[in-house]
Amino acid sequence: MLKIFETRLKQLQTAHAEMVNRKNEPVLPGNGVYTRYKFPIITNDHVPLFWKYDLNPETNPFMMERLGINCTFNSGAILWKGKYVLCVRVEGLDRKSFFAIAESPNGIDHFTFWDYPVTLPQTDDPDTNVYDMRLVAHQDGYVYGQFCTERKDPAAARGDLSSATAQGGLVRTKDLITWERLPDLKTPSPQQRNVVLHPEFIDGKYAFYTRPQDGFIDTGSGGGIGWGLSDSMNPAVVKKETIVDERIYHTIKEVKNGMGPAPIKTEKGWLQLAHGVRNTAAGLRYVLYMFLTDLKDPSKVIAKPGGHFIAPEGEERVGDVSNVTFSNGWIVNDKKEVFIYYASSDTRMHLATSTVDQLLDYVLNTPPDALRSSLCVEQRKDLIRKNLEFLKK
Ligand code: M1P
Repeated sequence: MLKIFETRLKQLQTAHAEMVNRKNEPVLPGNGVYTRYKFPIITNDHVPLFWKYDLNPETNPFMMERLGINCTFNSGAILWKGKYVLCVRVEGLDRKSFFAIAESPNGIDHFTFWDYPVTLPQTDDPDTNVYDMRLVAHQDGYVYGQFCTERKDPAAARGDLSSATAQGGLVRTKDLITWERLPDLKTPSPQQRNVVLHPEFIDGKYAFYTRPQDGFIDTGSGGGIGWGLSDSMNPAVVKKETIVDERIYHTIKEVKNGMGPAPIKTEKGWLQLAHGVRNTAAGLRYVLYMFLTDLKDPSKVIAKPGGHFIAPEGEERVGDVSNVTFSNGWIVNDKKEVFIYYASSDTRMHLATSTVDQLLDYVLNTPPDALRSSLCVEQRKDLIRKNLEFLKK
């Protein structure tokens, strides 16, 4: 065996093992709402070497990367046979994303990928790119995957190689290994992203959170988190979309917003996690926010804390698409601990942990956005006054 091959293989194996076996640690004291973890939980360095390198010294004497991985981000999540399982958006150097399952025994560290990425069956209209899978264990017994399927816009002008169309792709499985492809979700909107299936039937129908939009990037006159019902999943057809959570001027979601993972059911309502986008001189800024919806009517918002829940911090701020936090997966375990999986800057996966009780306290007791500076000052003065009076006692 060539010395260079052998040396490099050992170095790569050591670096990979260190990355996968690295123990994660909470960053304390945190804000009391959730606890961030210090290290990203999945990066491109967690991807198995045998996905990237030809391990045969005869055909790869320099132990050279043959099929590199650019990023590992926006992951769906599910508790599966006692393991914390993520359906990771893996992006090759060629800019195409695909899905791959990674699992951890504790949800915090030691995430390892299954041997093969997901084989996604195609419809008659093949996907150019797929991303952002939500995993939902539905009341009907299937685990559904909802993801964005992107194709070149057939109406694009000649020479325009950027315009695309986005639609809600759907698959279902009973084992996370074999996936049945269903027709893309049909809605009245020209484009869809951030489609999420509600985990329970509503009035005997399948219920979807949608994000109606006119164009690929701009929501146009659309936007807001939508909601609609479908009689079946094969095909899934939403005839009418209503807006659950609208975009609002001068807020964290003035440009667009979209649902994150499927909601968590609590005795006080459905805990919802979403992302909001605003524009800045440095480009778009994506942050996470939360709200609570009614148990019987999950399209009715009953509590709406103001501001962001999680925004990019430190190294999270920088990546392929900087200043982005995005989440399409969280897990609640039998101790009512909540594992919030989020990606930073379209590059890597992170974890923040909380509990159902903490998140309910957060959504129910955080003041709503007062929408004007002078009213926000009054909110703060109220808090200060109460604290100073309390401290005097
Ligand atoms: O680049 C930030 C995010 O942009 C899109 O989200 P949205 O549709 O809400 O604008 C998606 O491409 C998402 O994957 C990406 O993280």
